[in-house]
Amino acid sequence: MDLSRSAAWSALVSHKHEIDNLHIRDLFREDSGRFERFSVSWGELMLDYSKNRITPHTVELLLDLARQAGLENMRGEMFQGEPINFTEQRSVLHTALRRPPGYTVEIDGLNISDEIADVLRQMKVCCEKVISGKWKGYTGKRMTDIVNIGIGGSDLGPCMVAEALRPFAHGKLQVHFVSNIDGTHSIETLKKLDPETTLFIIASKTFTTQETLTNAITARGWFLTKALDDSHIAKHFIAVSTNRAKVVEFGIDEANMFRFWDWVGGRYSLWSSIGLSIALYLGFDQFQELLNGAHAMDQHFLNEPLESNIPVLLGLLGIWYNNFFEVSSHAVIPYDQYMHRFPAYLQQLDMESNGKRVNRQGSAVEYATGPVIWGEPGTNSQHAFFQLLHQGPNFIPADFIVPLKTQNPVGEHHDILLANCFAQTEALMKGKNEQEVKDELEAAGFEPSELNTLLPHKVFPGNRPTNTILLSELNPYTLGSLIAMYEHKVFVQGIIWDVNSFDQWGVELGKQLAKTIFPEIQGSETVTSHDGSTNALINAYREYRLKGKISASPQLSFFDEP
Ligand code: G6Q
Repeated sequence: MDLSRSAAWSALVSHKHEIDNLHIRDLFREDSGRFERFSVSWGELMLDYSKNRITPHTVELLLDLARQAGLENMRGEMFQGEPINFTEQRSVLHTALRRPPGYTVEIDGLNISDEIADVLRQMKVCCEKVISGKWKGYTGKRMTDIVNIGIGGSDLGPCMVAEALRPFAHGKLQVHFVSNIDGTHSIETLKKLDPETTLFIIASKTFTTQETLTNAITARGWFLTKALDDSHIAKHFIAVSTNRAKVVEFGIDEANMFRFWDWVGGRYSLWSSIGLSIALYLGFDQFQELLNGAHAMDQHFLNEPLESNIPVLLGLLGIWYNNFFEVSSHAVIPYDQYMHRFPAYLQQLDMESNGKRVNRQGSAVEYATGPVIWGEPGTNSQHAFFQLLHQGPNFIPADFIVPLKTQNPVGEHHDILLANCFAQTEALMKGKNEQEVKDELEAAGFEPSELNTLLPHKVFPGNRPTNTILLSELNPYTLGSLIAMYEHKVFVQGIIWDVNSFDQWGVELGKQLAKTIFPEIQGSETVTSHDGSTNALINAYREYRLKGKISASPQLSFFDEP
């Protein structure tokens, strides 16, 4: 039966009408235990979800929805390696990557824990060699820079983690990420580097991704312009992939290949050898801490009753707004500058997983799935888009993520940062009603006519929901837990929406069409095979090229003096 016609769903539709006129600030006034009721402390993390448009009955009804969807059963299936990614006939076992050794997870009768341990050992050895300087480049120098070339899941996770954990880096290596096919990304990165001391990681699950291979070829060309001899590639190029044949075809030494498996989805792969750039930058022990933190959250998600299960609660609250208040976006605001790539990472995790239009049976869903995820760090975001959060006609729920400890204690910065964070969630919740604005304007001496003009512009409706996620400190362990928390939130929502959160067919069509258009751009014929708009755009670019403004076969000379 379609989810939106189920008993649990109908109960929530009725309940939404009952609570529509309740204001969160009144709920706080009426219930002195509201924070205790609607918060969960777990290790180094605390979720405060009391500033939501919910009553205890809302949570009961949402939990009914989760139970009706068979969430507990599906959760077990994921952890046990059932092929729940059924459109690709794959298990979904990123959680196995962060389990401590000595357990059994079998796929086709094979215990994968031994293979995982082997690759972790290989990563550890590599980290030790490179960080200690035993790994020498073709001129005998130690490596100073790591360049991860990958895109999507092979870039966003490692890049976000490396940025977030910058204070934990050992400092012997710098790390860079090249993802975009725009040559600017490669060139701007390479021009800062020296081929003698640069180690490239070509990170691609399939090793067929156009962007990554094109960037890798450019990097190889740049390297060989100085190193001259192909045999030097072995000392400067590492591959992370599931596709051994393609790695070898590219010219990377098999000994420099780190494998992973098709049961690790791209956007869930930072825990696998795709995380090698993280391990090299931070040191293997810190990478292990990231895995440990994620594993602890896995255990919480697996064993905690649904009513105090953090990813379950977050998933249900998202569904409450997305489906019953018809709010189609969700903001994520980290109050930590090191987390500036976190919203971008979450965009892929959430939107690629649950942005699906058909359910698991293949029928079109009659409800919204996957909201738009977006955000920027606070306090910058306060001076940009918070106006809409406070006074736009629709409300947008938001997660505020706040480490209590700063890595850079300087003057009063951190106290001011946190004061702003708490003030924003309070303001979004409380708002400022007409009477309060009136009193304020009268006290400031405004004349009645002026006051009446200003009044509607200065009213804040409030009742705008937020979750606050407090971390004691942003470190490898807590970041691991935080990422796993969001992974499981996405899982919870996918199960309730009855979609396959683990495929991504939606990225295919554009890729296919680009393959057709690429030779047309380089061809000599006027293009007429597309719609009028696409033909005109392609031809505009072709003509620009033909006028010689862009060289048909650009020759890059990387090391020429300007
Ligand atoms: C993630 C997606 C996608 C993928 C990239 C890179 O879940 O599958 O973002 O990670 O397209 O793919 P490769 O790692 O195969 O190059």
